[in-house]
Amino acid sequence: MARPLVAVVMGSSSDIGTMSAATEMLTTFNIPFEEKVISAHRNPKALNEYVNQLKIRQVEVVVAGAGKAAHLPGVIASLTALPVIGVPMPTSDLGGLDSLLSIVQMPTGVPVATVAIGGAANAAVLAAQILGLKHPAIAERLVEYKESLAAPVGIPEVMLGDKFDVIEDD
Ligand code: RP5
Repeated sequence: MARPLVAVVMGSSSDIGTMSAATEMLTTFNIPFEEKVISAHRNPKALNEYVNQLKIRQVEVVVAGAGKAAHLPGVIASLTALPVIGVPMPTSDLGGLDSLLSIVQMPTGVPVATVAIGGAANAAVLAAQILGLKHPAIAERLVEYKESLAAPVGIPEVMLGDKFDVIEDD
């Protein structure tokens, strides 16, 4: 099996449904990944050991999803210089705003690139964009993917001014 380039980590097995959008997107880009459920709160020692091995195992990007008091992405970012992309889980009590604020409000020097609440697919696209700087095959797939987004549907009226070229269908 190919060496995983991305570690998709989540705080609970209850996050798997939301995070599947990330693993599906990585599969679409043919990017090898591994999935791990490990809680920053329930198993901090194991998390420390796991993160310490990532660089040695040549994993290049971490996508970390967590909910509520969502410290997992930030703790991972504190333990590694690899880029960490945080995915705030939607939550039943506070709608995921709790997760978002927990992930995004990192101190200077320990950034977590944070996507939207439930934005696991975008986390995978961003991971691919980071990997594409080094891996030309991934960069090529990204260009194709971005081109596939260019269909002129749903463009807000405010964008239909002089500044924007709109490609019309024949
Ligand atoms: C976080 O708490 C997890 O990331 C999850 O989103 C949330 C709830 O976890 P469970 O109580 O469902 O295990 O640690």
